[in-house]
Amino acid sequence: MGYETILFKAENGVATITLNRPEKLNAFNDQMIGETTAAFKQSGRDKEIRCVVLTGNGRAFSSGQDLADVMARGGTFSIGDHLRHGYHKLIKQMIRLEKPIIGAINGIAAGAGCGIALATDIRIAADSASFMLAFSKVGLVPDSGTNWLLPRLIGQARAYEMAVTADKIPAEKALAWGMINRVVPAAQLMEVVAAWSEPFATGPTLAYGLTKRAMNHAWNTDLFDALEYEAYLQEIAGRSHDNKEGIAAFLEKRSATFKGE
Ligand code: LHQ
Repeated sequence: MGYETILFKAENGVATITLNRPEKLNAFNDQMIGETTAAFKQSGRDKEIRCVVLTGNGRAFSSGQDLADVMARGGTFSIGDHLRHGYHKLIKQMIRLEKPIIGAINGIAAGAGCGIALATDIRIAADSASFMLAFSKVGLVPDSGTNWLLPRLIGQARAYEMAVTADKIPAEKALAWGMINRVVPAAQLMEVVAAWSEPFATGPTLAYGLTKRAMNHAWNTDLFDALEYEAYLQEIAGRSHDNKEGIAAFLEKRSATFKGE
């Protein structure tokens, strides 16, 4: 599929989606929201792809919604519908993708860009990156899932502070707060991300995907229900090739060759 606002590469089981509007710090217009959603969908359908990396071209990850695009639409524009038909589809696509998504956060992630960064599963940030709930600077409420995701990661006190101050939170602080998994020197970001994505691309993809489903399900339920759901998913994982192969490899004292199924 040909894309114009993103770069898409699939190699050795890893798809890399690069937001590619660097002159606007990778601000999202409708086309980029649609193409990013389509690239995640394509990654979900392709059995060869077992891990997805999301990053940005240039000095930013994403500055969020393209504000010039919003202005150009004038007064009849419905932000609610824009969210429902755009960002919501993208975020749902990411959450439902049963393969690990690594966010390679190369620079600032602001507004909806912060929401999209938080919807990745493993977040590795350059030491030059930062996170900003820019919404209040333009008189808006946080969106793109940030009200749900951020308080769960860093607690409501810090999340609300981020929302009302719109302060830039540097990568090191984001790490200390539990928002991200690692901070690495900017020049080494993609090398470190490759060291994470390569084993994911040869790992037990079915188990990784069901784990994502189990943890997302567990946010919205009680312990007894979570226990039952774990048993249901483990029944599926327990019938997989990779479970049999993993046990055999352990007993034979060799490394496992997973097929991802
Ligand atoms: C941009 C943008 C941008 C357009 C930089 N748009 N051009 C959802 C639904 C509907 C409506 C509204 O919103 C939402 C959700 C949201 O995402 S709301 C939040 C939207 N984002 C923001 O408010 C962030 C706006 N950007 C900034 O505050 C700064 O650009 C940051 C702090 C990200 C970076 O600052 P600097 O490093 O100083 O860069 P810069 O401001 O000089 O930007 C570089 C260029 O990128 C510049 O263009 P120019 O032609 O002057 O070189 C900016 O206009 C353009 N740009 N963000 N979101």
